[in-house]
Amino acid sequence: MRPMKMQRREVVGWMAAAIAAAILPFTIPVFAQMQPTPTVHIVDIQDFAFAPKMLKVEPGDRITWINKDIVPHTATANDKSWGTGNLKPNQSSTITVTKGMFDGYFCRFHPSMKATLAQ
Ligand SMILES: [Cu+2]
Repeated sequence: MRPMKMQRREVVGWMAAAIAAAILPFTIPVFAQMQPTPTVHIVDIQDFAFAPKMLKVEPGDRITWINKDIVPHTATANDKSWGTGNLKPNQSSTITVTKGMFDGYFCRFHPSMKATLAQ
């Protein structure tokens, strides 16, 4: 009796392994989809101002600055550690937020244009 039971267990074990092997390729993409997708924030540059002027973000979030004016602007960190570069009218630039970005920023062409990234 015992050897039979062992054999049956072995068969069940192999079947479980075979089923796992068959399902695994389909479960991996599901786990990949469970990764949190980064939040995308939009900052409009319009009428010589950043909107919103104060944006709450988390590291890993993405920020897209869109220049809706008819003159070029930039979004440049106060300490110049990051920046969008020159954004012509209707141009946009996207930057992924890092820990060092929680500070003020401004426009290189119009230093009175100021805004802040906060956590
Ligand atoms: Cu500007």
